[in-house]
Amino acid sequence: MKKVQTLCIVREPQRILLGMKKYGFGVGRWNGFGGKVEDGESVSAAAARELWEEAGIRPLDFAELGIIDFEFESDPKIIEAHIFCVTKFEGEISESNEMKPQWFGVSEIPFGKMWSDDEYWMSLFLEGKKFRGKFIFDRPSDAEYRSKIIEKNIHEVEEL
Ligand code: N91
Repeated sequence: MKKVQTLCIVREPQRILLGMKKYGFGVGRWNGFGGKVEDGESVSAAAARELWEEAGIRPLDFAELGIIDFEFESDPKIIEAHIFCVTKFEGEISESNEMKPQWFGVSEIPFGKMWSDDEYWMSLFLEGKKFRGKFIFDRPSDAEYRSKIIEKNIHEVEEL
């Protein structure tokens, strides 16, 4: 069973915007902004909606750079995450009940408090390269436990 999700990272030349997840899946970790694609909604419309709901901004220019499948051992569900780079936006960045946004310099990305796969694809993302991949984790992350990767595959592609 596949569940399509979006992930938006706002990018300026020297910094990126992440959000601290306040509750639910991935709580206590710095994440991009995103969530489920609703019935009848396009993936890019869902990405824009989630960025608005979670960070209070609307993308004016964004590009889909990656697609990664995330699996968790003993869970048949596969999360197909579509990763977008947002380079222009309108509105004021604001905290929501789900996320607390914060800018990080590109050399100060808090990998120790992020999902453990991020360090394998973030450099491709920062270089504006397209990529596809798959990660299998031992179990989902929560505030106390950072999931361990038991299988990984990430590679640059010409087209998604
Ligand atoms: O949001 C970011 C930057 N990364 C992210 C990595 C993940 N690995 C597994 N899941 C479910 C993730 C969600 C977000």
